[in-house]
Amino acid sequence: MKYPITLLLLSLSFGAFSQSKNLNFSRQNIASESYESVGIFDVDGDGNLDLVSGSFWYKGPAFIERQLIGQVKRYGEYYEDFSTISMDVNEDGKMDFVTGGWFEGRLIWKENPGDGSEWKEHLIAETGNIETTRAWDIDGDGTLEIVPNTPRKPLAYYKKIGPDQFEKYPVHDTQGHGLGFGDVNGDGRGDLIISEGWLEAPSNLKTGKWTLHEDFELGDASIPIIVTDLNQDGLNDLIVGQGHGYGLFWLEQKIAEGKRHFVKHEIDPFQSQYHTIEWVDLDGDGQSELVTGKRYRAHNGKDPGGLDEVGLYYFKWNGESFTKNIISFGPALEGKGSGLYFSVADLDQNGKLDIAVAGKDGLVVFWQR
Ligand SMILES: [Ca+2]
Ligand SMILES: [Ca+2]
Ligand SMILES: [Ca+2]
Ligand SMILES: [Ca+2]
Repeated sequence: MKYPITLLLLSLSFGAFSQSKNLNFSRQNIASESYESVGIFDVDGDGNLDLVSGSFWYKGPAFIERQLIGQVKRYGEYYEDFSTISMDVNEDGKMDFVTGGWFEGRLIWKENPGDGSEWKEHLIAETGNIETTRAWDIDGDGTLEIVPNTPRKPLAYYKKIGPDQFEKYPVHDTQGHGLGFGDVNGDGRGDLIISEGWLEAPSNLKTGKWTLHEDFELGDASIPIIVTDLNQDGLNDLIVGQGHGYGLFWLEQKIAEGKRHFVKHEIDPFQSQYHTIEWVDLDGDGQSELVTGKRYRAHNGKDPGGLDEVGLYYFKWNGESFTKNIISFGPALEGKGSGLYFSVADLDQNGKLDIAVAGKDGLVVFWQR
């Protein structure tokens, strides 16, 4: 009796396997630099996407030639470069980027000179320690606002109102580690998610007050925290990584007797330092996948699991749970981590999304074949 059951199990598992098409990536090592952020945009306006990471940009589509942006100050193992958000800040047609960092607590942008000279640095705001920064359309007018995550400091966003002109919008008097954006209560306005709960957007963003709902406690959460309706019940759910400890999970939003609560479901409790996440349609089937990995040496190896093997993964949602797929995994410097800020784009224009990922374990492109 044992033999037929084994055969049945085998055929079942092969059946399940054949339904999910596994993606095929090949790895190209771009640089051994240890900046933790990489952006993708067309620096020199030749129509090819380039990589921008730390002190250098790398010319696409080969990414072999590099040019100096300017020296980035180093603090221990870190560089003061915790995001790469492309934005033509001075509106001269050349794409610039927004960055900043923990040690100086300055939100800055770097001006693309377009002539091979070093990029000039401009201050947006003195914010206090910046864990990393993301951009979302907070006010829904079609343009992105800049939102730094500044743990134990006030939460504010910065709206570009003209060439090199930003207006500050205070949101909340403090925040923890982790930040997300999306419509939690379904009123059509995007809310901000912090470690301590979700901040409900007021109807008037100039005069209204954001209201904190302490419906969950996320710990040292990822940036971003994803807001999306996973189980298609009309209520947006949250996807959360642990930036420094172990864990990756989703919180199912439920409403019972008029009261909102969140139910935790594990995605991958076995790996640590899921510091950043992207929610993108990697396989082109119209539904987003969760792309994330370990931030190698997030706290210089001192975090829980800090010396574990390193990896980059995509998790496919099947309607009720996630399946883990490995893009890279192995001992440090064989497996590739996710850094603080990675980027996904179709770099070679073959219709398939590629992944550029920085980190203390180098700058790498994973080409989707
Ligand atoms: Ca510009
Ligand atoms: Ca906007
Ligand atoms: Ca839901
Ligand atoms: Ca998909």
